[in-house]
This record gives sequence, structure tokens and C-alpha cells, in this order.
Amino acid sequence: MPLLTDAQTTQYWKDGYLFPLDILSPKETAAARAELEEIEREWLNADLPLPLATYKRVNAHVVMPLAARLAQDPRVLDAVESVLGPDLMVWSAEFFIKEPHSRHIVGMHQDLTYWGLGETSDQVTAWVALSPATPQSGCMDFVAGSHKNPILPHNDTFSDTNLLSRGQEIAVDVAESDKTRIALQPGQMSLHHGLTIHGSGPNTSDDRRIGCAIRYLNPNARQEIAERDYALMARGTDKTGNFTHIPAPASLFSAEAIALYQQIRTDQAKAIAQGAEKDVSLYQAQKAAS
Ligand SMILES: O=C(O)CCC(=O)C(=O)O
Repeated sequence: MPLLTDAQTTQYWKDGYLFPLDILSPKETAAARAELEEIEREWLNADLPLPLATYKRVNAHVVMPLAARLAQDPRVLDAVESVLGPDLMVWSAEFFIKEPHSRHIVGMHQDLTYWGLGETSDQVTAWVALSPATPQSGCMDFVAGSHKNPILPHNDTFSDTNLLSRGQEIAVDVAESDKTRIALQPGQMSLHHGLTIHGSGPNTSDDRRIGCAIRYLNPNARQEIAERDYALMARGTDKTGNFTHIPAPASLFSAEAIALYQQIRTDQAKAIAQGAEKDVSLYQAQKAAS
């Protein structure tokens, strides 16, 4: 059953985002954060082929059962179903982490700019807060109605403090007064459209700011740049077959899952790197050092 009321769905399509939605209980949120932080302790110095930060930062649902479970949570899916319809696939799950008093930011951007998925409305992001997301901790800022734009020009800054792959920023000035601060309590989530202009500031608080951004598609979405793309079926059926279906991981960083991760990374790189003047690894590990 879709979770959102008609009024909420209307609001989503009007603004290009919706928040706050209560999803996880305080106990569930604390358990999810504790699981993530245990993974960080146990696997930071493990001999993984890529830095742990890379696996957390993009396609975590391929190698981390925690990310796949969050992405398949029926309460999240109920909300997403109100926007995308009954057939839902997970394209990526990504932990965006800003350490206390760190300079990391996310430049104002439109998600769909470098994903190779075109200007589709068959994609939505659910961002689930696992710690307080506040103006002080660097919560996201959204520009209302900006999803009605096409993909706008972006500049690649390759800045070390920008958590995005190329440090990309939209090439227009966004007035502070046009930004809505998306404050979320732990366990709450927001939804945003792939064309909505958004970003986030530094974390000046004493706690980590941890969010899990889950990118959903319905089966009408298509990969237009890379030859092959992948998704985890979360609900309903896929009658179009535009994406190769992948399994949810049964255990942490299994050899099979790591090999699949590498395959996806190689195939998606073509879309992510399109038009870049410098080498773009899929979300640079050093930027996701947390
Ligand atoms: O976590 C953030 O601050 C930004 C996340 C973001 O850009 C996204 O989820 O699309």
C-alpha cells in the first residue's frame, strides 16, 4: 500500500521533494548506525580490493547487507511506490557521511547530470537519516520547483572537500533564500527528484552526520550512456528488462559480491565519466574517507 497521502504526493511533484517522513523507530535507527559503525571498525583495515569508503559511498547495496535491507524496507518502499508506482528497483544505495567538524560539503547539483539515465521522472532518491541531519550538521538544502528544469550546465571543480565524483556544481548561483533546509531526525527520511537542485554544507556539530541515500527506479528508466546497467528488484515486476537484475548480498563483502561490484563499477564508469576532463573514478575514495 502506498504510504503517502494524495496531498503529500501532490506536494512531491510540486516541489520536487518531500520531508520529513517517519520511517525507522529510534531503536531501529540506533541498531542500523551501530551495525554501520561496527563494519567501519572491523573492515577499515581488511584487505578489500578497494577502500572501505568506496564501498560505503556507492553501490553499498551490492556488498553490504545493511544497505540492501534499508533499501528493501517495506516502509521506505511504500513511500517510494507513491511516486514511482508498484514496480521498484534499487539502482544504488550510498552512505553520505560527514565527520564532526569536517569541511566536507556537497555542491549544489542535479543528480541526473552524470548518471546516464537522461532527464527521467522514473527515478527518486530516498535519504534516510541515521544521525541528526540539521543545519548545523550539514543537512541537505533543496530548491523548490527546480526539478521542472532540464539538466542544467555543471562545472567540475574536483574539489577535495566536495563529496561528489567530480566535485560538480551547478553553474548558476543559487540564492540562500531559495534553499529549503531539510532537517531530519534520526530515522526520518526525505524524497527527492533526480532533477531537484540540492547540496549540503559542512558538519559543524559534535556528532557524525550519516545518511543513506537510496536511488530507486521503476522499470521504465533506461541507461542511455553505458552499455549495461544493474538494479536490485525491490517490489513488483520488471516487464521491460532494461537493467540486469542483481541479488541482495547474503553476507558482508563476499567474494561473489565484490566481483559483481567491480563489474558494475566498470560498466557504470562510462556514464559517470562522460565529458569529464580529468579521470573520474566512480566517487573518489579519498573524498569519502569517513
Ligand atoms: O548527503 C548529502 O549531503 C547529499 C546527498 C545527495 O546529494 C543525494 O542524496 O543526492
